[in-house]
Amino acid sequence: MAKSGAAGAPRTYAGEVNSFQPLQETADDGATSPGRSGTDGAARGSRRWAAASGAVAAGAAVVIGELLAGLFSPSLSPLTAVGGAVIDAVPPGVKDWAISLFGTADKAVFVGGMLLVIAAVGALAGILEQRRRFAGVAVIAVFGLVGLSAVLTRAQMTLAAAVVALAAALSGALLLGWLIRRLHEGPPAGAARTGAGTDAANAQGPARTATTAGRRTFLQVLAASAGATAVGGVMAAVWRGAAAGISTAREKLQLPAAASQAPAIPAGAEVGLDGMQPLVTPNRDFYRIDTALIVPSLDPESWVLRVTGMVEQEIELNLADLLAKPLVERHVTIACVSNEVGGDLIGNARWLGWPVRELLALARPQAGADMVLSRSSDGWTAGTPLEVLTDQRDALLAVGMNGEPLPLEHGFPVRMIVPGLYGYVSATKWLTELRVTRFADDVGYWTPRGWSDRGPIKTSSRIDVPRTGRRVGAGTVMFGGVAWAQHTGIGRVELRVNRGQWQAARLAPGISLDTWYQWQLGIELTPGQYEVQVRATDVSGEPQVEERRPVAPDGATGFHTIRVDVNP
Ligand SMILES: Nc1nc2c(c(=O)[nH]1)N[C@H]1C(S)=C(S)[C@@H](COP(=O)(O)O)O[C@H]1N2
Ligand SMILES: [Mo]
Repeated sequence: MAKSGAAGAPRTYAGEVNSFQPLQETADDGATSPGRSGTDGAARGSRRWAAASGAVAAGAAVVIGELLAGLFSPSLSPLTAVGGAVIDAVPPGVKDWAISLFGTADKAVFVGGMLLVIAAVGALAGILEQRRRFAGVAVIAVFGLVGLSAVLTRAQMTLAAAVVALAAALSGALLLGWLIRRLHEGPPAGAARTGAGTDAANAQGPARTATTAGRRTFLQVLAASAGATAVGGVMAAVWRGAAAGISTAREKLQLPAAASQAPAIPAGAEVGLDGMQPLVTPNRDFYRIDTALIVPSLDPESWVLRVTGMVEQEIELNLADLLAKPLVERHVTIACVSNEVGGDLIGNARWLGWPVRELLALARPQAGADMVLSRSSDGWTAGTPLEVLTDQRDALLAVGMNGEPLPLEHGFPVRMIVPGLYGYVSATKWLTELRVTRFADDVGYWTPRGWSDRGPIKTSSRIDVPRTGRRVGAGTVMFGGVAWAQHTGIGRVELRVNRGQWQAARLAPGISLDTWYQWQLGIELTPGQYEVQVRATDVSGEPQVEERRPVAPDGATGFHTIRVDVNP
């Protein structure tokens, strides 16, 4: 759409405001005099629309932030973070007073109040944007920064946190800028003749058509974004409510002590090199991979696991039943098949759970069965070889992760953890069913999508220190990293510089065969640029595959290779 004839004139907009005042029909065609002053009533009416635009844009920003937080993680909600910061800043006396006044509704009242303040600030931003371009957008940007800093100080610093707050503020700002510009636009004479209008509008003349069409677009977009904001807001509220309820249930859940504790971490298992990742990955840093658009909220009270299919005895197990079993606690390193060589889609945690084989023993699989199709509450499935779930390895129906109930993102209340298999064929989160079946009859979610039906983890290794491309001082350069061959164990790790001789690294003791091992090696390097590679060999003497292959269909191979610049 063309800019109005007032382009370049001081941005007072009175004339255009008059011709674009959607509440009341103007008597003239509005096209002829961009500089003509509008009536007070028209200006007021237009200001109302600017305020409405601002309130809708601010609301849209909040709702987008909440929906994105719902997608990534509830802890990224800017609204919750800002609200929490406000509550922390309020003196205790005021808090007590609010609680006594509103009782258990205090939180709803508080959030309602926040939304009112946000709508008011948004309305102000709309009016400012109408007076001066980008003034209101700047208000929304400040808004985004407040949300971002609240999230960053309260949740952990993650890329997702920044993405949520920035995307929310950006969409709000864009919407506001767009709406106010439509509101400003005078009837574009050029567009008028091509603009599509109704017959009735056309009958009133071309300029008239443009005014009406522009006004209609403004109103349509305003109404559509208000509607979408309302619908999105209700969805976000429902998800938040569900997630909040389940988070509370999770916090209240008492995990029993393990009947069989995790083996102690051997001395020296953790190489104390700066820049190495911890041997046991904290829950908040644990990689997350799943197809769930919204983190499923499963009520632990009503959760049941069904064992179905080719079994002599179908079984239903609730959480109380499961927690009453003799649980074991084990460190297991799980990895994603999509982990590139040198990638970080791998993590090591201490899992508490009941061995899957004990449950299958009660169900008694029938002859001919060779697969267990595990299913999550949202319909995702993984096909795991039956033999892996019935041999002596610690394949678990896991309820605990590093001493606490599973985080919602990692499968609360129950998931599978199977040493030695990639997550896509084993690590079903939000677990609800184990169907004993055959590979010939059933497939897991990823198999028809280009991934192998079997997914044993490939022996691999990674250099974490120094980071690739890092400048280091000449002399002894310390290298460090991890190597893994779950359920087989690592035998040795070697490094080579510029494709020379392999040199044995000092391999730290592993926690168990099912976890990664750390290693380190100091290498004398004179100034210059080097290529350094790592190679792991499992305990049976099988080295990791050198040939570079992509992650599909069954996991990447190749040596992790870094570049090191040694300073003179
Ligand atoms: N319900 C469900 N479980 C799932 C997935 C999924 O998409 N849905 N993805 C799997 C994949 S591919 C991996 S690598 C692991 C990752 O587990 P994490 O997110 O706890 O690290 O979960 C597995 N379990
Ligand atoms: Mo994965």
